[in-house]
Amino acid sequence: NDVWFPRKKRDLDTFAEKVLEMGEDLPSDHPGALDPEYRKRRYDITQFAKQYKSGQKLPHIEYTQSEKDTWKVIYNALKEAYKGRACAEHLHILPLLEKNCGYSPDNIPQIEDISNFLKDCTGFTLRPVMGLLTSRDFLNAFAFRVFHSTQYIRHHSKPFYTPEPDVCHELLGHAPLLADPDFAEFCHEIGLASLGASDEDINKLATIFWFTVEFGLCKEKDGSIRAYGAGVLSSKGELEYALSGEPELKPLSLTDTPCQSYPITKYQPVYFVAESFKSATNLVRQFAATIDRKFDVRYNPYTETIEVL
Ligand code: H2B
Ligand code: FE
Repeated sequence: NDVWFPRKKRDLDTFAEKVLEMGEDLPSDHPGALDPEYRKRRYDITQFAKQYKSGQKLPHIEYTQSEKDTWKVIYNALKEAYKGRACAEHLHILPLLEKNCGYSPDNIPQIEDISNFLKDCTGFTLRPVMGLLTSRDFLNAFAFRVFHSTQYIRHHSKPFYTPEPDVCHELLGHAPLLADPDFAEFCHEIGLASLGASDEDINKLATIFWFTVEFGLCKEKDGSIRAYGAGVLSSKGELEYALSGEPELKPLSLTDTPCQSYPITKYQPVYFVAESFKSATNLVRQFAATIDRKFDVRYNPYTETIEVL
């Protein structure tokens, strides 16, 4: 197989034009679809992402009072729900983001500040994105320890619902865990496995990603079960539901997880529980070893390039 994949960080610039949907325009069932002011705002913010090139300073967004009000409702509700439910890493890192990156109920943080913080912690950096990328593009970026982040916020009419990633999902769900070295390594490993993989393997990796980075639960040192997936950590309702005893919990595994089907617009009927980020990383390495690929890949952090072996 000879599927193209990015070899250097700058190659990620080519993804900007290939957003699947909900980039600068919205489908008719989006909560903001009939609000011309929201659509205009959304369009303006996505243009920064469209024009962004690797290495540039990240776009600074001056959020409006209405956007800040939406953020505040979500921030306060989630902070309360995190007690006893978010994993130890998330509970440890969120206060550091409050101290160093402008996280607070009254302020929507800037991705430039978060990116600089993550870079110091794990080498991860953020770059802006217009909307949903293909699984392949989104996962390939992880091989460079790059996370694509949206900068617009959900519509104010439905603060507890969004059909797509928004700044609340990225900054409260994803960003904190990317500061954890073991979690960062896990993401990096999925990214490396995705380079040049077949469509079938990409689907399996996307499913593993779904049940870990997006909706993962994990076992704490004291044996309790907590959440580390960004989809769970950015929804008060789903966070409470996931740990309520109602959904089915299964151990994260190479036999079950990659083939599990899942709904994308309602709460998950099944969640997978990881023993630790390190064991999840081993699982991805085992999966990567089964991938039908005629070469091996390695990331060179000095040159920020992929070496093909
Ligand atoms: N694109 C963007 N911009 N953000 C995401 O969180 C995202 C994506 N998730 N594309 C992907 C798909 C994920 O659910 C997997 C890898 O398919
Ligand atoms: Fe996400």
